[in-house]
Amino acid sequence: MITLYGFAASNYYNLVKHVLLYKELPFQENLLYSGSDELLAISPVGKVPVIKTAEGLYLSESSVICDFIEETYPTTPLYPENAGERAVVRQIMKVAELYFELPSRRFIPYVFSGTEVPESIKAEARQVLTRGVTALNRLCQFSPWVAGEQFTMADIYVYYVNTIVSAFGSSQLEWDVLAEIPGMKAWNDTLSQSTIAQTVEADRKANMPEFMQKVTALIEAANATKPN
Ligand SMILES: N[C@@H](CCC(=O)N[C@@H](CS)C(=O)NCC(=O)O)C(=O)O
Repeated sequence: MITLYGFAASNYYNLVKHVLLYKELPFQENLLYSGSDELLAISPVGKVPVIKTAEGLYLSESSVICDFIEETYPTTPLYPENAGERAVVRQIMKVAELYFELPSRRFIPYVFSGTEVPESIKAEARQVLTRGVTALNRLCQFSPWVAGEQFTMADIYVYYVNTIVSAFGSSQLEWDVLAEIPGMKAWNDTLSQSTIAQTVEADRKANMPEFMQKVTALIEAANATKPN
């Protein structure tokens, strides 16, 4: 059986969990927070999610894990059969990660530590997000799914990327980023109503108090070691 390591407040963790639930694969969850020795032992960069495969192999990087799951458990496919169409799905996922997720994440350390985000960071994030908006406008079809008629990995991936864009990117920039892509919000709402997305969201909410306690403890520890 697959073991999924990480915590439910993480959108990367949640997208892998959504894939496992979608494919109705048996898996167990093992709660691990960033910074723990146990996580460092199984994750090369010390980040979640990590999975332990049925063969005992530890894998990290969410998109790599998604591909592994698809290749190992191809029933209920999440990629098109055609190689070109598969590449388009992966292109959407890559663009969403690089130009939507990562610039929005720049704000997280400032938001969690309650410090003002420097204007230079905001300007940089705005520039990268603008590229993401242009690219996703060109790539996303919403007919009815992101890559066309088939529900694919890109639907799951972009949905969880959008949670970070909405929570951090849009709020810090006072810019409704998702509204810049016609069809994105309606598609997002549809997906949020699925039973799986609601299960994942309920688990995320349940984990938030403990996750915030961990974040506070980490910030306090970092402040305590800072020279006066
Ligand atoms: N590229 C990684 C990113 C994973 C990631 O950033 N995870 C966050 C939690 S949402 C994390 O573990 N952060 C801890 C850290 O930055 O040290 C993936 O796709 O899995």
